[in-house]
Amino acid sequence: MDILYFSPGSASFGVHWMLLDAGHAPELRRVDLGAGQQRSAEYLALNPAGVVPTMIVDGQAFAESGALMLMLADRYPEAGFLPPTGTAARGLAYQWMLQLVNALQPPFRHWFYPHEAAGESAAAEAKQVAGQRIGQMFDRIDAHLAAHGPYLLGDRISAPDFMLAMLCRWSRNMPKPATEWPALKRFIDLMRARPSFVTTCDREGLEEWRQ
Ligand SMILES: N[C@@H](CCC(=O)N[C@@H](CS)C(=O)NCC(=O)O)C(=O)O
Repeated sequence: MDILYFSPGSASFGVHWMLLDAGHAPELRRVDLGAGQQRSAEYLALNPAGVVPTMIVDGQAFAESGALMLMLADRYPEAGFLPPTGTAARGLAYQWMLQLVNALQPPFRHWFYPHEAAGESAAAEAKQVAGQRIGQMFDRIDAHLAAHGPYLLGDRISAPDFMLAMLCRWSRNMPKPATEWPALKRFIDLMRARPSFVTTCDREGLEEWRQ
């Protein structure tokens, strides 16, 4: 059984969710981010970046939520998380995963950790810019989903959809959450309707954003 080091609702959420969706519940080990457990020597030995998630497979530690999601698609092909190797659709799945990880996840990091960009004195400005970048990405993704949805690859779900839904969830307390973009809202409702989403929330003790 895989072991997942997690913190409720954090970047580990999508990995946990995909595992459950594929029918492979991991053993969960909670990392108390507030208490700084991610910076303990024991945890840094598993994940030198000091962040969650970390997934242990056959005794080996793996990190980076987007990479873990792609890895799960490889490990559980029967779940159909990626189109067949070598197809254009698979290329688009990689494109979306990397775009989400490179262009949408970082501004969320700056929204939640605004001092990291340029220190405490510039935290308010950093947060404002991060909010704008997130809104611009939601504009672009909403237009794509409106034209080509309901999922990122059209009518089939794939790994980057789990990443997108996780990131949308992070916006729930922002001035303009993802649910205010119509095509994103339709996508989010489809993703939240999956029984695996409810189970993930139950296992992580999350009440917000269930519908
Ligand atoms: N790119 C990494 C980002 C991981 C990340 O930033 N995780 C946050 C929680 S969402 C974390 O562990 N924060 C604790 C810290 O930075 O001290 C991934 O997707 O795995």
